[in-house]
Amino acid sequence: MAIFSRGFGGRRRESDPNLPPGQYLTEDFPVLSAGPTPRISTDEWAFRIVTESGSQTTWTWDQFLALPIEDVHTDIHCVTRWSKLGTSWRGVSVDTLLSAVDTDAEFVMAHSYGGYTTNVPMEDLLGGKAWVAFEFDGAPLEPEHGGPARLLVPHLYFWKSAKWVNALVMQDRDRPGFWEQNGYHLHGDPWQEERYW
Ligand SMILES: Nc1nc2c(c(=O)[nH]1)N[C@H]1C(S)=C(S)[C@@H](COP(=O)(O)O)O[C@H]1N2
Ligand SMILES: [Mo]
Repeated sequence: MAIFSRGFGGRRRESDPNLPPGQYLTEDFPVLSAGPTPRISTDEWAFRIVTESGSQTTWTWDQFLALPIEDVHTDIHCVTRWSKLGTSWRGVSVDTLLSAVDTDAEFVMAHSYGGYTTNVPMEDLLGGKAWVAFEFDGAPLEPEHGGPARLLVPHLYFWKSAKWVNALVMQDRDRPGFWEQNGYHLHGDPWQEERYW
């Protein structure tokens, strides 16, 4: 009886329509980092956008928090097959950040404290699809999960959501970032199972 109902629950959860193919649900929040966790105080934190012409726009923490802030409720999907549904974040949309700069670039490289990079097409960052998030579940984002702030691009696999993000650099073409150079897909749509290439 116990085994039967557990099995039933498992099947039901695996067929949740919000779960992309090949993913399973998790209730906890795994930490996945390729290196040590950088500890960045909000005093020293700065975020930069560099356009294809080389012009730079920089926000300090206080300037960043003075921008319009959005509540985001979304599902997240890691390429290692865990998904977490209905997560809550607060952040500044990338639309807001990019409205401050003049660019025609089609590709972006996100850079992080610690050296992590990940490439994202501009069209996946605009139109209310991406944020620089600084709160998770009503509390400041933990350093392990990318605090003070991380990129949040929830419609792509979670490796695109660069923790400790500190720059978006416009690119003339789609150059691979850290995991993309190591075999992960250039784009990473979980609904298309764009895992590796
Ligand atoms: N700077 C940085 N960002 C990163 C990573 C990383 O190693 N370094 N790992 C990525 C991967 S593979 C995943 S699945 C998520 C994990 O985020 P979490 O540790 O908050 O669950 O962060 C992504 N962003
Ligand atoms: Mo991941």
